[in-house]
Amino acid sequence: MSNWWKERIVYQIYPRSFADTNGDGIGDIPGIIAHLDELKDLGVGIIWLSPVYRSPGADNGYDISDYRDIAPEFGTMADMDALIQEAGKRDIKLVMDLVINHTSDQHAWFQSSRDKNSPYRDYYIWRPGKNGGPPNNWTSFFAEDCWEYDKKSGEYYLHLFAKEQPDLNYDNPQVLDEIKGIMRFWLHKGIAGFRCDVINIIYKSSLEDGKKRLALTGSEYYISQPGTHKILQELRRDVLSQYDCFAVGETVFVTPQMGKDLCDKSRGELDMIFSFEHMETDQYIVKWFKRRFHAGRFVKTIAKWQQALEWNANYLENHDQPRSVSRFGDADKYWAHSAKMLCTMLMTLRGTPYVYQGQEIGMTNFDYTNMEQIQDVESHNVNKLAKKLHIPAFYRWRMIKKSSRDNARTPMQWHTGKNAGFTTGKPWLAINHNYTRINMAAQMNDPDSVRSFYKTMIALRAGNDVLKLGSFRLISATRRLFIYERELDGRIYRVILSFSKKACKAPCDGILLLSNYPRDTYDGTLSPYEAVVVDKGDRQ
Ligand code: ISL
Ligand code: CA
Repeated sequence: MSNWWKERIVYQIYPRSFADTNGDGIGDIPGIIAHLDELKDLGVGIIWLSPVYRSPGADNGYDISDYRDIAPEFGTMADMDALIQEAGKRDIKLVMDLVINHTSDQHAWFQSSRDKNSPYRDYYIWRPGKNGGPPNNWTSFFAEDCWEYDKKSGEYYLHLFAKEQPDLNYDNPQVLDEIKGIMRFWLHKGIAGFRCDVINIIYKSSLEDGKKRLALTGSEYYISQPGTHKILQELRRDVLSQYDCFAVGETVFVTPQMGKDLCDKSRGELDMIFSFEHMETDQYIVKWFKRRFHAGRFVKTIAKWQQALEWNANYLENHDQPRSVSRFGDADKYWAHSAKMLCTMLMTLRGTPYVYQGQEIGMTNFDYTNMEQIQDVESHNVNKLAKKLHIPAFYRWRMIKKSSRDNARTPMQWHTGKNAGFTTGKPWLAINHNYTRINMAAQMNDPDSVRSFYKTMIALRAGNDVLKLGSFRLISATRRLFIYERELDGRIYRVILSFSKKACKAPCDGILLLSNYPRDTYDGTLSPYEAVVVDKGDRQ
């Protein structure tokens, strides 16, 4: 089987915010089908679909109540089948989100497990309390306790995310059998793989008290444990290896060594992983404490992962992260240039590039002014916790405005019409007012737009083995410049990226392949946020 997932680029769709076709203000599957031609035109080869399964929506679909059904707000199973088919007609493969660390508390398994005598009791992690409190001192990802007391059972259940997301118990082999069944169900339908949600934390090797930490007390007992590796190997052997598909893992708090182990071919676990270290370079310990963006720290980290792993899942945005142009570029004066520079980086690093919806038109962070405009459960939990700690309202809002996941979740900006063309109804989350300036329609036919640049870069990568398969060599990573080379069979390309608002010098001989400024040759001086790729020819 060929490694087609190394050759194609992935486009992530967050269905709720993509395109609404029935006026309920929520994006849906028919909305995705309606835009497949635009994605094809962009050069997309794989779609990663954030969850569309049946879900009460406590965490926008990352709380699944039925893995074999579609949430009615997104459509029907017939719509889903049509999407797989329509995408297939355009040679676009579909990857589903596999959320198996937890289910929704509304899942039939969990509802039944609340009864101590139920055969499903052991599907989850139930424990009696200790000294009048929860079973241990762990804390959750979403700024809450991670044990919830259930009156009906008289015991607590573990939830590393929201309390509506109880963790599954992987000490019970039946749970893994269920997961295998779910994976086969979707692979049979013709999907091409999975993006595995928080996959490196699914196995908990102990439930004892953890070392006290500012965030995630207890995490030493669940991050990348041997039990998780065993599960992944079993899923590969029994399911994934039977299909022409791939698996990308979302892996939190991974080190390069853990990443290597998870992607080690001889162990056969995952094909690639999303790591987070580069996304953490503009924060202190947790994302709510932002520090100033420092390009040197950022690109050094990217280079470190390029060097450590044979193949990376490269990304600058997803549905959990603020928008890249607002965060790593300049959303004002150099909006288009910096968005194109970031695109150049994404498309010229070694690995599979992931583009998040809206990134290709340079969508920016939201322009909200208060908490009422926010929907995300994580933001609301953090606000509550910070309030308890007597952090003043203006400071809480400052934290949340910068880091809220809703920054990336504002609806797609399709055109200058009502609601940016996202819906004819009331959008579930407010649209950014800048849609009259930043939208798909305006950029589709403008050869100089951010989207046109994405299209050019995607096409360039698709037809170029040096960019797809060449090795990565770091030349320099500073607060102004990121310079690296890609080499295949002696052919060398040098990529020079400026993160500076000033002109910078970086001499290099060779033929200019492209720039995000209009120029025919490269004279060694970069304009603000300029990106150039120089073909240095064959190694002598
Ligand atoms: O969100 C993060 C950083 O901003 C990370 O802590 C991490 O990516 C995240 O909490 C794990 O994310 C995944 O699982 C969650 C879900 O809410 C996210 O949307 C999903 O991407 C629970 O399923
Ligand atoms: Ca809808």
